[in-house]
Amino acid sequence: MNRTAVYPGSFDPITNGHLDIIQRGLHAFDTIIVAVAKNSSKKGLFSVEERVDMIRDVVGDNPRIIVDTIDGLLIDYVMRKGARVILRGLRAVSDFEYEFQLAQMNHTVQKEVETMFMMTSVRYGYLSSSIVKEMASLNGPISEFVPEAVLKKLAEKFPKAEE
Ligand code: COD
Repeated sequence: MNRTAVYPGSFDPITNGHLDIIQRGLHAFDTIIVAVAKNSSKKGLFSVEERVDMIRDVVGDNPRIIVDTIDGLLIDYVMRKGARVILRGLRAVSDFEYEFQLAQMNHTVQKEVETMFMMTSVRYGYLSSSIVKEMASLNGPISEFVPEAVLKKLAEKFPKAEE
């Protein structure tokens, strides 16, 4: 049985925290589909295409990781792909409310699909795409929070002011 999980998100941009969930997720699943939602309610810094390119760059050529986009309902996408698991990461208690809502809603719509959570690694417990963007916009140090390819793209969005 091929165990496939869909790891959906905004990934605006992908961080080392997301990457950690993908890498650890590969211990539990044969294939992980990293799926960027096109209609996420969050206003994006990067276009969906840029996000997908960055993720592809970062995960490299691993046949067990597929990078894709979701256009429409997540649960429909999961069923179309023949997957039965939605993989999500949990950081602080503040994540719980939203994740609980998503998981309940998705399970109500489709009973065959389970949402499974992985706890963040301690060193990424505070890390989010939003914090990274804010730090980058203020020229803060972010090299330990995002992969090199993302660092470059953030530098293009927020060029350092000339001295
Ligand atoms: N450590 C561990 N996990 C982390 C970390 C970290 N440092 N940072 C983020 N994560 C986890 C998040 O908790 C989340 O589980 C996942 O990684 C992705 O995070 P984000 O922020 O990129 O993604 P979200 O939360 O914006 O994704 C929202 C969805 C795209 C899942 C949602 O909008 C959606 O399902 N959209 C499709 C349309 C749909 O079906 N809507 C109805 C939903 S009921």
